[in-house]
Amino acid sequence: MRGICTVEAGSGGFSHYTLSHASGSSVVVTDYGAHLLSWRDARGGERLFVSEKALFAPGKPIRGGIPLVFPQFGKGDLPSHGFARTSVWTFEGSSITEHGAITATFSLSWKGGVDSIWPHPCELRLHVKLSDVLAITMSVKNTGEAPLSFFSALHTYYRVSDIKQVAIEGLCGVDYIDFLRDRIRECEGRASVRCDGATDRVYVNSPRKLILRDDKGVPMIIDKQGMSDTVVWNPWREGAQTIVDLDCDEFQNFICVESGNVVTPIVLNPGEEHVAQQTLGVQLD
Ligand code: TA6
Repeated sequence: MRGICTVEAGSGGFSHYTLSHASGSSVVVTDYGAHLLSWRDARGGERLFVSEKALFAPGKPIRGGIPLVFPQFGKGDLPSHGFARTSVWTFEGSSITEHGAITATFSLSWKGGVDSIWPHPCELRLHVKLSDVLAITMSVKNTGEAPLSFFSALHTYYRVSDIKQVAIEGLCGVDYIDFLRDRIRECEGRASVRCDGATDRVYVNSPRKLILRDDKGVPMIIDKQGMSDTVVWNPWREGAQTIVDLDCDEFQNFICVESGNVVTPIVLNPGEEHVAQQTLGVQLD
């Protein structure tokens, strides 16, 4: 078997696309938000976290997986993290590359206009490519006649069994903005960033490659391009209690490490396109 893409009706009536690679790895993407719901490595281990209380309902974001943040990061005039994650995307097709990678592409054509919640026309594409690694490419094209300014991120929820044992390497010497301390800006001094309480930080101009070590010490390589920042988030128990679609115990089972442009907006002139990519690889023995 070289690999396949199949589709079935999933939770909430949305279409779920499963990409299966010859190595044994697989990915599930729903057309609701072009949202990745599952990524199993070649041994079948689930790498993404989705809450048991996640909602699959029109207009509601899905708690977990990889929500797409666009065009707003966090709270603001639009719904939290923007509308891309609560829009139904179009499945454009799937292919097998000559090296056996399985791909699927989704698009969202935003018409904008004066009556829209966001007036700027644009075309979004999400390309998922599964091989030994998982490569996710998000592109934004300005199809309007005025400059377009936006923030974006891949709000990735990684599954772990003990948040207290998780470490992120590669952020030492990088400035961060601490959203839980009046957005104070400081420099990270730790070679291994660990969470021992609620954490909500944006590391500004973070390096392209980070290593996320889970509670078993298995390294995950996070490689980003076209995205300048990294967000690290876990609400801890107190924060989880205020989130309706997250069980308060579940804070132990995930960490969000989000690649994105969340501090300085990307600005595109008419016709211009911005391409960002995140590649995830797990080093299994
Ligand atoms: O990316 C971190 C963050 O912006 C946090 O501040 C936190 O609230 C989280 O995202 C989840 O946001 P959501 O709108 O999905 O509840």
